[in-house]
Amino acid sequence: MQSNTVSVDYTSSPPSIHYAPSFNVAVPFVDRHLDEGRADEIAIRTVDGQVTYAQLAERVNRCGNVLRSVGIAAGERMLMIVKDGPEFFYLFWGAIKAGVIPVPVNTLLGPADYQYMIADSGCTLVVYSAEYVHVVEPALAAARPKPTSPTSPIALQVEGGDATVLNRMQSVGVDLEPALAAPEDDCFWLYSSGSTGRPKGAVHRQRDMVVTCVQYAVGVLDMTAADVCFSAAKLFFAYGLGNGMTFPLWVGGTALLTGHRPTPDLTFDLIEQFRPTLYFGVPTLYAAQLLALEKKRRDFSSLRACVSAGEALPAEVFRHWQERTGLTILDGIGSTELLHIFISNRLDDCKPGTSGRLVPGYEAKIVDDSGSPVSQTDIGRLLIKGQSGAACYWKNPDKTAETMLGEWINTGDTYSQGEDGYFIYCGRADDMLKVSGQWVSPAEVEGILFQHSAVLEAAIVGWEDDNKLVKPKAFVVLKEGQVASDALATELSTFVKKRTLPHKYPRWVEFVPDLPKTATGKIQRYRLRAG
Ligand code: 3UK
Repeated sequence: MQSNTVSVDYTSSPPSIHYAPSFNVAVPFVDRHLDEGRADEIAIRTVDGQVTYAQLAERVNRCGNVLRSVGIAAGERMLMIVKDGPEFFYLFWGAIKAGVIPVPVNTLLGPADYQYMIADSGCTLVVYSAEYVHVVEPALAAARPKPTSPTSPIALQVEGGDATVLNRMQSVGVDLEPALAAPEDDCFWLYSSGSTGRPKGAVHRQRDMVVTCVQYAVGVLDMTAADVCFSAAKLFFAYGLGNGMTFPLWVGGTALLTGHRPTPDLTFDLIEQFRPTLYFGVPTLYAAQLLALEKKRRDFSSLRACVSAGEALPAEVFRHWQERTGLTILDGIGSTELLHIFISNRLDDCKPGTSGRLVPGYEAKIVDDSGSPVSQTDIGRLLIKGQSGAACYWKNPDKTAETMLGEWINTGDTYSQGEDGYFIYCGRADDMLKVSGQWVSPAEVEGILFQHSAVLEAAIVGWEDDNKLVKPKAFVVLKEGQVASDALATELSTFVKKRTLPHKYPRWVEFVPDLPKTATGKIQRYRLRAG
């Protein structure tokens, strides 16, 4: 087995990466460490125990053999509804090494979402953690065979039973010949949501994870094998996938994982107990953690830096965190389409309230509506060019054409660039909101509000809370005969909260006699935002 199929020259800027014409990216991420003498080093830590690099490599092979033994062929998709833990690593890398395409998805979704993703991806296998069985089973039952996909996918529970993935791993071989691919071949997908339509599968290539590790994890964060990474963002997000898995594996470091929801207290307990060197959070969680720190002091002495992404980090949150903990939070912007962060602050070059400067290896262009570059310091749409960009959205030529403009990717964000080169976030170009680092489509929440018997019309816009973090606010027109009251406002918030993911409910409800509209009847959300 050749483990030196990817070589990097870090002395040039940006670092230059050379790939063998035919390779498998699981080899440099996993098997390489055995050749480099890290067999007994710790790859993964959890409250339940640890996994060495030797154990990881063996279990990845076994897992790949399980996928082959159940009849999944190279190039087929495996939908992963799997919580953070070592099994996520076995499945993701086992699939890639066997030539199967893993598609990790948000574990908090409902049956209808999974039913859609099963059909859209045409996956032949669904793997899921035991705790999601009650959501996955109805989705599988509803995903009946169609003329285009005459068979239903196989479903395998990861743990907690007889015919599970973990169980089957005991009775297959420990060797797995890697399926060979070219650097540009499809490797894994991540679903990404937009303001209209269903989530789209962003198709990432073999090389994309390597690029983000070389350019950002090593290039910006200076990561080495001594680093222990703890990501509050889960592995199924592109942000968490890098922070919590590909970055530590690339440098031969350690990933600290938890399958639980990252509350302020849980994150502090884990930081004190396992002493990570890097912590990755989102602005909303940093704000909640600051509140918790007012009650109790915590030990952050193991950390050398903190990272924030997903939504803009307010300068106030940056400063309060620095005062309380002595630590710098490096804000950076990334996206599912580009896989990870492409503009970032650095420890030796940080300007609070900005997204920082370009990560070497990426190029940026700020353009007006006609696609021409704006003059320096003007606001426009941010386009990014880089080697980690998704090839396309799966079977979605229209959305692909809107977003992937030749070598450039349209981020959907508006930005300006100061004379000093720092990029300043100026909001989305569409109506989408980022709340707690996760998407909210106004149209989805408005659709839920319409289902309430008192609501005639509703519009959702982003509104800043006391921490300058954006949360959904609802403007509601009531049906005739309905009376506005605080009780009704609370009822409408709760109504939404019960029907979708918790970050999406409106934190404020304002009753209005009508909504501002265009001549064609489209809600003018920007006028509501202006107040
Ligand atoms: C917004 C930010 C201001 C922005 C992500 C780090 O968030 C990630 O990916 P998504 O596909 O969303 C992308 C969109 O989120 N955004 C992200 N970070 C920032 N806005 N400041 C920021 N620092 O609208 C962007 O287009 O969910 C983040 C790494 C990998 C990622 N996928």
